[in-house]
Amino acid sequence: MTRYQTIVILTGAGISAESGIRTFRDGNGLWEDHRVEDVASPEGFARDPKLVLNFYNQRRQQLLSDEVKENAGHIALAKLEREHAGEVLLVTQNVDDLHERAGSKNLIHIHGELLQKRCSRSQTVSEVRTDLNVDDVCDCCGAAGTLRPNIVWFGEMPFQMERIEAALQKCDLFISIGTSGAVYPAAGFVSLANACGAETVMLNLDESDNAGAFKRSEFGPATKVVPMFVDELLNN
Ligand code: BV8
Repeated sequence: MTRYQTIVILTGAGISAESGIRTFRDGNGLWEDHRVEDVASPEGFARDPKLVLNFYNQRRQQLLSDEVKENAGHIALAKLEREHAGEVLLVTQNVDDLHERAGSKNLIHIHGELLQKRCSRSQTVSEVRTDLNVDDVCDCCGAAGTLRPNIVWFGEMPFQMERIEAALQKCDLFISIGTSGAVYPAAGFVSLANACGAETVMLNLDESDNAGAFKRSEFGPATKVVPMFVDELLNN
């Protein structure tokens, strides 16, 4: 039993890096060979849907390949949710399903999911595990050209913000893992947690943009630092 009752965790691309999934802003990151506005914005999708669908098709193919699986960081967070006597909410900015594969249940994908598509006309969300193509016909309205990845692009509203903000207001521990703290509103969660009196901890490979806002930081790869921190929480 730890001294904390309600724990909110935010993860970013860094927790999936050791599973072989590219991050965005590190060396060889995705934003090195793609312009954000071309592949992660509604304007870019309207301008060249084929380019955007291909960007996500490539990432989906890699995620579903044999080379990618959950790592010790994902597994440790699922263990914390199972063994912690209080509440654990995991908010991920990642669009992969590695937290689910590791067993996390109380989970929010604030920026959407790579394995989901959405009909722009009916907003119906369904699973997709193959390539999405521009002329695919959508099941709900039988039309072509309405389908898009169920991903939150820049300028679009992140998912389940009310639920996240309510959890941040009542949490007594906020942990940020493997994120550069470059993208809002997720990068602002630590300020809300601090304002509500929570302990705030950053576990990351190196300093994030909002590192100064955290009361405690532990540096190192997620597969080492996350299991260590979870054991510390469960044994204190
Ligand atoms: C919104 C799509 C409003 C999914 C993504 C000016 C000031 C403030 C804000 C803004 C501004 N101008 C515009 C904005 C808003 C904008 C924003 O924040 N822009 C930034 C760039 C300034 N935000 C938005 O547009 C958001 N929406 O604000 O809507 C609104 C309000 C009302 C109504 C309508 C709208 C939407 C943001 C979501 C955008 N979508 N991606 C996809 O393709 O995957 S964001 C993209 O970056 C990712 O999704 C990811 O979530 C996000 C953050 O990246 P990270 O996960 O942190 O990854 P990164 O590579 O950056 O860092 C990796 C970290 O891991 C590093 O720190 C590294 O050290 C560490 N690491 C590496 N290896 C390891 C490791 N750590 C541990 N172990 C390792 N092995």
